[in-house]
Amino acid sequence: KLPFEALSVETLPARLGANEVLSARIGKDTSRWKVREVGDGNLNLVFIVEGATGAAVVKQALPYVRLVGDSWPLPLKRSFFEYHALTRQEARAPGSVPAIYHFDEGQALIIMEYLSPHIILRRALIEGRQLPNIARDIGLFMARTLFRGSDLSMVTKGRKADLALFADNVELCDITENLVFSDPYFDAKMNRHTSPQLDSLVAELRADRDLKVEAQRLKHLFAANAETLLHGDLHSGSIMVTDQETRMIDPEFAFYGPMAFDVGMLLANFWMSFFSQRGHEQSGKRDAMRTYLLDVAVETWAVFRTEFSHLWRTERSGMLYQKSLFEDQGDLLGAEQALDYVLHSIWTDLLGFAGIEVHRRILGLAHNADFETIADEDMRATCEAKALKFGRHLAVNRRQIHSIDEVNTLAALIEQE
Ligand code: SR1
Ligand code: MG
Repeated sequence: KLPFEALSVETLPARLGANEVLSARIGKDTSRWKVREVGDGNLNLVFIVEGATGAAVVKQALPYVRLVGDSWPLPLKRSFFEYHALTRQEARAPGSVPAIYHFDEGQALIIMEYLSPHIILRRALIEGRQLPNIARDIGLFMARTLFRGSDLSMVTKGRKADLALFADNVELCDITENLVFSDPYFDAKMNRHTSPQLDSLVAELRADRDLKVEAQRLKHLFAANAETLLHGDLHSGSIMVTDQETRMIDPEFAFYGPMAFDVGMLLANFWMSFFSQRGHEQSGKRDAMRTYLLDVAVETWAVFRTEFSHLWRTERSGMLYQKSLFEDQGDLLGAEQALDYVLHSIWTDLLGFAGIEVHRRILGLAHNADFETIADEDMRATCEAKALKFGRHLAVNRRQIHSIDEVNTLAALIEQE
């Protein structure tokens, strides 16, 4: 086995020219391969390789965090978790992820389908594009993967084997545990925020005892509630879209955690996009876009709930809430009562995760382009301040919020302040 070596645009054809899977897809003649490095995430290299007969994506992990550099080592095995998560997601939600052609564990690389003309969802939302199918597609993806990766569906031996497999994704969990749940609430070394406009609000949030306790309760839930196989980083930068199609990518943070985490992170990204729209109004008003984003949040949650309920009624075959306790005894109401309980817990917790996700994208290390691409700093800070306030309300008051319409009303009120 060759030692790991990072690919480059120049070396890729020679290094992968003998890969039969790749050359069968894109053509054997490497002199005709065109290679571009397009990775714009925080961690990895991503190459698009086009040959005479097709194209593919080659994604390679680096032994460090790309965003920070080699001062922050990060194990290559994240590529192993990404590969195994993708195979499970494809099995549980067919057609929702890119097709996988090849995995090389030693070189930490995955060769996969080149999605074209897809673009990153976050980019589309910044541009003001309204994608008609994202709520349906993402809602279904979440319900199917989260339900089917849990003890509601899997044979317990298989679930425990997967729990053990993904339990080794320690370093990526550690990133989330620190960057999402703790760093935003103290003066952590890698934090940054739009300054000085947000300084006083940041000081206020860091002195907010109720918020900090809630963030730690959510961290506790994240770390201790090994409920299902999560995507683990399901934000709008991990989703590729066309007007018709939606695919989820990048599940390298996959591990067993609470269902509400993926749902909360995803919805937070719609709400952040909502709060950022005012900063993207140079080319015209974004009122329709704001309405669209709130509608997408409502529809995503509705699709998730409906599909999750459908799977509960038709596919519940695991050791949790067994049919022998309910339906088999004619106790259909018992099964529905248990379903309501599970959905209610997901709802309450997702609001908390959403609030915390908003905070970390404005106060922590890893910001998002929704706000970062607002060139006018005062405008950016105004949008961010509103989002921070919204996030605080969700995290602290999540048990008193009963519907997504209430959340959207709150967002609209804060946005108009
Ligand atoms: C150091 S990694 C920072 C962030 O990038 C990834 O996409 C995750 O969201 C992580 O929290
Ligand atoms: Mg990523």
